[in-house]
Amino acid sequence: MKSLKTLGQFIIEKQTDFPYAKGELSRLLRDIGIAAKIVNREVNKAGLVDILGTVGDTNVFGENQKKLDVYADEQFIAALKDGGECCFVASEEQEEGVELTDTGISKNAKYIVCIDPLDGSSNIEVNVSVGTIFSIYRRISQVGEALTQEDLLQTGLRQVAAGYIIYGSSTMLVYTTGKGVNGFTLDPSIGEFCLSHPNMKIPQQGHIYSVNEGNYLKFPQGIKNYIKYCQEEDAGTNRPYTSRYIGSMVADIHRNLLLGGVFIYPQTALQPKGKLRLMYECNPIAFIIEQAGGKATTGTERILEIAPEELHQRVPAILGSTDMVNKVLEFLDKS
Ligand code: AHM
Ligand code: MG
Repeated sequence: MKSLKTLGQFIIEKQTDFPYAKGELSRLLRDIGIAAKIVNREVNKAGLVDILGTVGDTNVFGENQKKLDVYADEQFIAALKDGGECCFVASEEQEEGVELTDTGISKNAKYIVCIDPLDGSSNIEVNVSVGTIFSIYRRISQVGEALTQEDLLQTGLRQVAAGYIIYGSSTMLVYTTGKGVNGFTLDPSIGEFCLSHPNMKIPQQGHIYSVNEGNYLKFPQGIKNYIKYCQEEDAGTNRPYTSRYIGSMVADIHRNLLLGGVFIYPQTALQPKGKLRLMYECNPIAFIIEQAGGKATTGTERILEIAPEELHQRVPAILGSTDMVNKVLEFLDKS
């Protein structure tokens, strides 16, 4: 029988990959892993709302029911605060972000975490996969100094780690520290994330395109032309491709990472910057996709090179198998 390697064991083994003080990043990842297990427990119970009470009610245990995205936000922030390595959390759920430097053990903390605590949360009520996306930066200012805009708005290239958790038919945590991508599946019987997908690589060319085609009429002409290309028959390039779109970024990305494919959320006439957020959706996913051998662009620039202007900034996103992303860029160039 093969022996199990837990996330905790793996992180300790890989500590030498990390250029800064050993242990800090390990503790951060451990804290995120712990919060993920708590959120997973609640997400799994989401279908029981009719029995346990709906959001806003008091449930049978006398607890006030919260929206799960708010609950997830609280859990991740609490875990990061208790862990003591994080000085600032930028969250999709918090307009301003949360500074932790004046709270107890976090005052010497060196890391900034950007997080979407529960992405795709509208999918919960229909029992479809949702996810958490996180990104970790090291602060530029010195410990003890006030945090600056420069600390909070770093380019994606400066991420020291990034990952996602998918709450799906299995719950998985996938992360990178810039030395490849590894995936861990939660074994509920022992309550541990176990290494199940070492050294993940996205196929260079895939067969799946993932885009909300309901917005087709408002897409840029190059994207429309690419979609038509995907649908045309051509034996040489194995077309038509397969269309797959869940509407939960983590789930769509996870499938395409394993099978090969391209995920597109372009700008539209109504949303000139697209929908997805740079700091806690596109940057971490772009880091993972690139580390797995794929490509991530807005259509005009590499996502990881964008100089952020604000925490909740939106950007168009084209992410996935390198050859497919290049093909989309070709269509955009020609249009
Ligand atoms: P959210 O952060 O409000 O949950 O929105 C992000 C989600 C992504 O997971 C997904 O890729 C996208 O929104 C789907 O949007 P649409 O329904 O417009 O296709
Ligand atoms: Mg989101």
